Amino acid sequence: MTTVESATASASGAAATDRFQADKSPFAAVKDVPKDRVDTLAREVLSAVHATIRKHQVTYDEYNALKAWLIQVGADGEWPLFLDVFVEHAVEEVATAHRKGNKGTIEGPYYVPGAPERGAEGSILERDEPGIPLVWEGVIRSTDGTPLAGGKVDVWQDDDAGFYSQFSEGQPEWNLRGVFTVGDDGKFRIHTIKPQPYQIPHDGATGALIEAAGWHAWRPAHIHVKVSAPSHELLTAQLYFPGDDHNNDDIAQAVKPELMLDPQEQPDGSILVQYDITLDPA
Ligand code: MBD
Ligand code: FE
Repeated sequence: MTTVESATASASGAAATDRFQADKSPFAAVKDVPKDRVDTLAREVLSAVHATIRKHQVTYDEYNALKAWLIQVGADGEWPLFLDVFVEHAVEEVATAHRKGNKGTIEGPYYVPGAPERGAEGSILERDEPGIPLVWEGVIRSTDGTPLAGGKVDVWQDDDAGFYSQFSEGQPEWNLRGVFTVGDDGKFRIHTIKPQPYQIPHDGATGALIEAAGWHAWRPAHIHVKVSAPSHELLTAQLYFPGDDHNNDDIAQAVKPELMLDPQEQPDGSILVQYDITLDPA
């Protein structure tokens, strides 16, 4: 951990909120969800809250602590962080249960569309980057085994100090982000560094909850990826490393055995991972 960087909850929270409002909220408004769905879902969530209050004899002090905390989540811009850490995994499970191809997992709050194109092989390092060099090679295929020409692998990850570019100070804008486009053989080769275990920002409201509940804020090291190809379903996934301290207690509950890499240490100390991607026809 040699880089000097920082990521306060309010700075990364504000950036994540801006990102969501630019990319996703224009395409999803509560008024566009069918009335009977809103009625059912809102009613059941509220009933679950009422049941918890009765079961545990919740006091006015506790109710006011909740109110103050909810206000603070918004003030810190942490709704994207909180929801992606504690809720998204269940949505992802429901959305992808039908798939025969690759398992996916949550996107999280730090994807930025429009990363630089890096060919079928290239590096996502935009500076002299501390860390263990890592090469990920793989093939994008359809469920019938055909390589998917024109497929894209859009990757993002944290640096050796555990920070994401554009959500912390001090990294080049597109550091550790990039889009790889494959040819007829479906092959890509990504040059990067091994990511670090990631502690979600914990000086804001999400951190206050984690602290108050006696939880921890860690996610295991991971490489995020979105893989797409013509006429196929978009896959959003993360890849993990065996032996990480937090593979079994990820705060975001986003680890799946199918997403575990098999890193091969090379004579020069670098790491090679081979991991192919299979996409479902749309
Ligand atoms: C991350 O890097 C992440 O992957 C998730 C899911 C939540 C917060 C930060
Ligand atoms: Fe992440």
